[in-house]
Amino acid sequence: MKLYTFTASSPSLALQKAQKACGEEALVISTKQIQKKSLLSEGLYEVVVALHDKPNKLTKKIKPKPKLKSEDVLVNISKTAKQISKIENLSSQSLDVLKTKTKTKEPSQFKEIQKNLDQLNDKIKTLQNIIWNDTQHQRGELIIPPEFAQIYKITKDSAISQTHLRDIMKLSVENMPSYMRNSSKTIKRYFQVLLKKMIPSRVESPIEVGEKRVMMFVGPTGVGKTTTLAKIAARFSFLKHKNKVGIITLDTYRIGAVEQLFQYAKMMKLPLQDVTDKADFSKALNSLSYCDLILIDTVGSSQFDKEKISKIAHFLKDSKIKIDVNLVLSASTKLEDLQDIYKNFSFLNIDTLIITKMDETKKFGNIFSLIYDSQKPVSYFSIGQEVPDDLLVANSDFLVKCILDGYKGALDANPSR
Ligand SMILES: Nc1nc2c(ncn2[C@@H]2O[C@H](COP(=O)(O)OP(=O)(O)O)[C@@H](O)[C@H]2O)c(=O)[nH]1
Ligand SMILES: [Mg+2]
Repeated sequence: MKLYTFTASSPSLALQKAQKACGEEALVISTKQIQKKSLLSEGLYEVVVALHDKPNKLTKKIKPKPKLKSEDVLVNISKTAKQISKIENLSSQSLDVLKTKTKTKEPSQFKEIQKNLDQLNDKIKTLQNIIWNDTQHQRGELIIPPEFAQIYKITKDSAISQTHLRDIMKLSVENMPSYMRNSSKTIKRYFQVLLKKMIPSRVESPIEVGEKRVMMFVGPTGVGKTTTLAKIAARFSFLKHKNKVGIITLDTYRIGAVEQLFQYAKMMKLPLQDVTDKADFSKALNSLSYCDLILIDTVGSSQFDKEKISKIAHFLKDSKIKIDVNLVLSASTKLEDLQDIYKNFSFLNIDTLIITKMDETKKFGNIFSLIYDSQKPVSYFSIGQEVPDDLLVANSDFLVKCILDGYKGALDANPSR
């Protein structure tokens, strides 16, 4: 017995080929689909037939076929038909499934498909992110589910404190509803809300009639106290509000310091008083009592120079008016130093934080951690050297966006100044 194989685009064509070549007495051994039909190519079916005759039977295929009795033909056809119908059935079943799928997957179904694809993409992203550098051990005992990998990485890279990162992850792992975990968008949204709720901010309010506001700017040297003071002076005197603004400076020792402020005051036509001792300070406050807002600049001090910081405390002590103490911090300072600065300035009773040089860094987790630990509201973000333009009224949304979307993304989403 010899086996012969024939292929064609349909089972019946393959069989016809086989019968033409081997005669109708050839026994069909198997029929199968060897290539699926696609948009670009026909399907391919294979029929294997067996011949009892000698090997040269096939070569004699041209000779006239022996006439089959009608009963034999019927038997042969039905046998083959059974085999073919098996395959046809199989292929038509899959075709039907395909047809019904495409028929019912009209517009609304496409959305479903799109959604599934999005989820698949998300999962791929997650898998990519799962190949992170640090081990589970370094992440502590907390097991981060794969769907949080991306957000974990972004938050960790932001220089946020390790403890805060763990707390945030733990909270999210425990509380995020399962339906939000399917997409990176909803996971991010959840994080955004969570981080926003963790830090306070103080929205700038207009000065009420009869209200007197006094703001003092303290902090390390070169963080931008004087520049920020000038920006706020411009905001309240002409840019956003129409208040009477006066300036006092306690930074009289440094060469050029008074001159810098004097230039700003002159440009904005604002009164400026320079003060060296406490008696002068009281006099200056009195003489500017007609102003709605008094801004006080101070000498910058290293966080470790307790003596200089105490001098500022001396001015604040026994003050008859409430002075809002604003600690000015640069966003480009690392968390450990920010914590030292806050700790050493905190005996001045810090009311508010101002964050400068947001434009000079790509990491904002350090600032987030400091605000979260201190729970002091942020009032302004300084975003450049330009006076008065480069100042943003603080909102926690902006800082959280800086962490999750980067500085540029946050700025694009918050163009108002
Ligand atoms: N890039 C950038 N530079 C700033 C910002 N704020 C202040 N500066 C610059 O930092 C330097 C020190 O600012 P200054 O106000 O004199 O700091 P101070 O010593 O704290 O009073 C100056 O060159 C400012 O122009 C800011 O938000 N971004
Ligand atoms: Mg200064």
